Amino acid sequence: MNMDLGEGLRKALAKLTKSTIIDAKTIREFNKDLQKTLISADVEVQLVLQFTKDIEEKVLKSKPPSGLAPTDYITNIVYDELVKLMGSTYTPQIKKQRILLMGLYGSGKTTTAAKLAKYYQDRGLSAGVICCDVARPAAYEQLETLAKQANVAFYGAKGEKNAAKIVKDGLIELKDKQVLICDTSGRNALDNQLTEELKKISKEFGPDEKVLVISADIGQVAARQAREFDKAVKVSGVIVTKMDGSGKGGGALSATNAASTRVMFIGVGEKLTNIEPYNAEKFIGGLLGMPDIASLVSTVQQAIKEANIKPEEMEAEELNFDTFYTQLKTMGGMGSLKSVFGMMGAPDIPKDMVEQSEEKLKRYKVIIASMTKEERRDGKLLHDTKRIARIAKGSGTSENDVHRLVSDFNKMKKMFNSLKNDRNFKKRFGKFM
Ligand SMILES: Nc1nc2c(ncn2[C@@H]2O[C@H](COP(=O)(O)OP(=O)(O)O)[C@@H](O)[C@H]2O)c(=O)[nH]1
Ligand SMILES: [Mg+2]
Repeated sequence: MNMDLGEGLRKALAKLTKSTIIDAKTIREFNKDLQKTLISADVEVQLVLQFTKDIEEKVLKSKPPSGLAPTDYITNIVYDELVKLMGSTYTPQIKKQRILLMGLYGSGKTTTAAKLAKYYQDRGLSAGVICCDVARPAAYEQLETLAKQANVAFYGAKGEKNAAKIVKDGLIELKDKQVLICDTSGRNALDNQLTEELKKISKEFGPDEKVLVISADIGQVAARQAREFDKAVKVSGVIVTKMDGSGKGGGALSATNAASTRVMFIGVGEKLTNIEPYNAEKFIGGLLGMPDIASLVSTVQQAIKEANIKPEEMEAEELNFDTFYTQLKTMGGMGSLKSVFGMMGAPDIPKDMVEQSEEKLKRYKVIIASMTKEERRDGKLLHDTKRIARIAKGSGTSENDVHRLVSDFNKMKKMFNSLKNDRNFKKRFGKFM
């Protein structure tokens, strides 16, 4: 019995999302679920192990940026790794081109030829198909019928066994078509005869793309097939058909991706419109049951980007008497100032600063209130004894009290400056301000 890949992934993710703590054990269990699911979708074991190892490493070695739910962060990691496993999005170019289709029997070449021609024609280009399958008796009629249904041009030569000649004539016959798709013979396995035939067709046709068509049911065998065809005739991409009916689609996609060939289109049904460019976001979002995965990914990427902003790029709030005063005013005491600084990663505030009496604090407030704006902003002005005398008088305190405030403030400022280069401290302080 073959568990559906999407269902398995969704279940594993749902289970993870429900866990209250996410630690090594939770991740390992999650990975076991992923492994079971992927292996039953015929993803090659070695790829599965690498996939889960990467997830475990990323999750355990990094922390979600602040403000981001851990499960969103992990979902994003899983998504990134799935894209790495299955391949990234292909964007077809809507332009004049020739596409040569190759593949074994029953892989879906003929159907795909008509689907592709229709795909480009529906996007404004004129298109035609050429039947170069000289092996199968009914190949001509099959493609002719499909071409008629798709409303695209068709060229073939019934009974002609020289595929290269068919191509030559077809190019003349269909010379006004912007997109030409060439369908070729299949085999049970790639052999020398087919290799030679494909080479001759290719030489005559001059394709922009040499595309291997494989059926999703072959699963991980797709890797071997892609390598064999690539070695024999060079492959520029793969189309995976029958993604609609196979539980091995994940296996076929990952194998193709591992064979270093890109997946261009996927076939998702028998109808002529059932073809789509491979879109990682759509496909993997669908597997994860999260059609809006793109917005989650961009949220996470934004949060990661913000967390990576270099300290020098961040505006640090200067600590001056103004900010000091605001803090005293809003927090009402050194006790809470201590807890705020502790929270910000500076637990070692000098003891004599912490253990300020309420009375002393009130005194500080009135002293600062008696300073001018300039004095509050620029502590250096308070080296001036005349200013100190004026402030003491204005606040009804002694000059000694003012000196003590300035000295406490300087201690705090020194500590603050040494912490300022600590990125985390700065971030938290920034938030707090
Ligand atoms: N469900 C489904 N069937 C497909 C798809 N592509 C092709 N087929 C079917 O697969 C069978 C073989 O296709 P065909 O184009 O003749 O393969 P060829 O031998 O490589 O030319 C046909 O019955 C097609 O209708 C697909 O994406 N989904
Ligand atoms: Mg065929």
